[in-house]
Amino acid sequence: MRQASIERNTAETKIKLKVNLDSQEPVDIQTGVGFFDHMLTLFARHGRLSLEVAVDGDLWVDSHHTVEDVGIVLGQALREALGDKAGINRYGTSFVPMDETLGMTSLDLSGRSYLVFDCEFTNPRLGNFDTELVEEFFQALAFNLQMNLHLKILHGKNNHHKSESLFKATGRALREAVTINPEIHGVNSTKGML
Ligand SMILES: [Mn+2]
Repeated sequence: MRQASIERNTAETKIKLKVNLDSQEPVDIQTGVGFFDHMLTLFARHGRLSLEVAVDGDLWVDSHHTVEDVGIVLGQALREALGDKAGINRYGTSFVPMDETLGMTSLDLSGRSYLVFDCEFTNPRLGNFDTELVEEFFQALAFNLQMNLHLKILHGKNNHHKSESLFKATGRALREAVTINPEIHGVNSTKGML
C-alpha cells in the first residue's frame, strides 16, 4: 500500500493527516473551514484516494495558516506515499466542467516544484474561506509534493464553481499520474529517477 501518515504541530496549526493512494476509504476531512472541507472531500473522491485530515488551527486569526499548512502536509504525505515512483504514469491532465465554468489541471510528478495558476476570483470569500487561499493551497501542495502543477480556468463566472472545478480536476489528474502502468518498467524518466 502506498500510504503515509504525518502529524505536524506548530504555534499556528496542529495537523493530523493520513493518505492512502491504494484505498478509497475512508475520506474524513475536518479542518474547521467548511468550504475547504468541501474542496478536500471532492479532491479525495475524484482522486479515488483515502484522505483523513484533522486540524486544530488558529481560525481566530483567519483561515490562512490552516489552508496553507494542510497544503504543506498533504504534499509531504503524498510524496512519502509515492516512494521511488516506479511504474507510475507520472503525468496527468484533466478538464472538469461545472455548469458555466471549465477548469483544467495538468501536472507532472517530476521531482521539481512549479506552480502556474491562471484563475481570477471576483468574490473575496466563500464562507469563512478567502478565495485567494486556493492559490496558496496549490502552491504549498506543488512545492511539497515536488510537482509541476498548471491550473487554469478556461472560462466561468461563479467562484464556487471555479474553485470546485480546480480541486476536482487536480484529484483526477493526480489519480492518472499515480496509477501504476504495466507498460512502464522502472521509473518513467530517461534520467532514471524522479
Ligand atoms: Mn460545491
